[in-house]
Amino acid sequence: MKNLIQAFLAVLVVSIVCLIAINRLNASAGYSGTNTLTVYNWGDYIDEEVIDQFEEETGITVIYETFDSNEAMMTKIQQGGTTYDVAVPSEYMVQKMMEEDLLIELDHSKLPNLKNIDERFMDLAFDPGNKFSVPYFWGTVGIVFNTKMLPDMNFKSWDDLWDPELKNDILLVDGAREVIGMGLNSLGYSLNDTNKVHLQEAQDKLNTLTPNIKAIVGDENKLLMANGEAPVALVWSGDASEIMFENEDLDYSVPEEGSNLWFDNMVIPKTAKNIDGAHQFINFMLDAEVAAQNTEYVSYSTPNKEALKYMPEEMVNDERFYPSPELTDKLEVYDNLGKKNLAYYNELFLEFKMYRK
Ligand code: SPD
Repeated sequence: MKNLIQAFLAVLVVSIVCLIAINRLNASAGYSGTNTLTVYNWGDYIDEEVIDQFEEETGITVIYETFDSNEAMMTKIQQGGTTYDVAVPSEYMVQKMMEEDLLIELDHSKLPNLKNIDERFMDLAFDPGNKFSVPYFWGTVGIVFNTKMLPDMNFKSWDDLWDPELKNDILLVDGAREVIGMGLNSLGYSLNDTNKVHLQEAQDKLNTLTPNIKAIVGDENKLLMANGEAPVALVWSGDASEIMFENEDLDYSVPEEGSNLWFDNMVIPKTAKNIDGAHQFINFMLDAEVAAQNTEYVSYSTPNKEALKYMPEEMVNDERFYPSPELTDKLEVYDNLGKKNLAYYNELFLEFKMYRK
């Protein structure tokens, strides 16, 4: 009898070890099953404690990967090597992914927390009826600047960036649409302009900004600005909001000529392996208290109106990061310009980066 129990225990231990090993192997290969969920998000865009809470609540292990541009995310999903269950593209990329049949239609009956999202952020033009996407964060593109280092500047105009006083001072976000868009806006053109003459003019104007550019960077911009190592940067609003809590000399401006209003969204790619888990994750992130905790950590603007009730007033009432509809109505949302035009934007941006060297 003793031998039988020992043999049984040995088989049990070996089986558990094998199960753990298989789970780990699957996880590292990016294969989700019912017990794992692969989430693909922007860098610095979630409170990891929230992921832990989701894992505890559901027993699902999250494999979390990050990207730094919509284009990089799209390429990885199209290549199909890793299968992602949830991804977080911006609006124009949601539209492109829908057109290329890369997304699963969401089952709203599994997303009861969708009721927490402010109507203002639902049913937007890029995804009528939110058939394929659910809002995650939103914001603007603007200029964060150090009021002590640059006491005479207010950056009400994009052209302020061309001030010769700003030699080697400016950090630019590493995004083709943001940088080419800034060139277009500064010339009075639309952020969705596809006229090649206008785009060339924008690139020519950006080339003249070269002496003032310190670096074109990703999330490092926050550290450099927070530490006072650079006095001005072109950023997504949420990055400004985060570092303004760390350095009270910083301010944020959206230039008057116009700028971009953007929306990042949770979607389920067609290649997802754990569709039920993906809905559970999206619904969890839409919970008011979870969204509030995540927003306080990430500092970007939440579209979750119920979450606002759990957040500090100074955050929610800051018009720079929660601008009114009257203000946002004046801003432009990126359109999906189509493969050729998007490739042209990327080409111009690459050439501009090369021009600096
Ligand atoms: N570090 C998180 C960055 C998220 C930025 N998303 C904004 C995209 C606007 N097109």
